[in-house]
Amino acid sequence: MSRITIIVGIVAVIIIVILAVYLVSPGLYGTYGTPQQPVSPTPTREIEVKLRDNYFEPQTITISLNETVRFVLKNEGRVGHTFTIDELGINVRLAPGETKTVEITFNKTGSYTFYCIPHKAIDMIGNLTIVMPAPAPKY
Ligand SMILES: [Cu+2]
Repeated sequence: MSRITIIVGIVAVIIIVILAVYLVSPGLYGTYGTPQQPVSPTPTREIEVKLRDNYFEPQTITISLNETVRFVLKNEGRVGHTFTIDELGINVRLAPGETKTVEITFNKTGSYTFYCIPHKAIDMIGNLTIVMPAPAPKY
């Protein structure tokens, strides 16, 4: 076999492989691909908050600016409690054993008090702080 025959053979094999890949997976080239879901700018973070008799756990929560948070509220007490933040218009009532979620995007820095309406007077209170995200570490 001459050198040219070998080169032509190799090129032919490469073309066949490329064609085969193209035919087997047209989605790779976008021919039949379904539209991609838009990527959400900040992923949702889940924060579990337990409502006990009569305190929150945790009592302090720190959130980064522009973060979207899904609070998973679990009443682990034997009486009803609420998760209430006046400034944000949030007021979730939970019967004993009940779990509810509330999702909030925080686009202002600052601090909020969350509390339980029937037990605020006996200090069933917590604090939510929204801070500027830490800058990326420099190496
Ligand atoms: Cu309470």
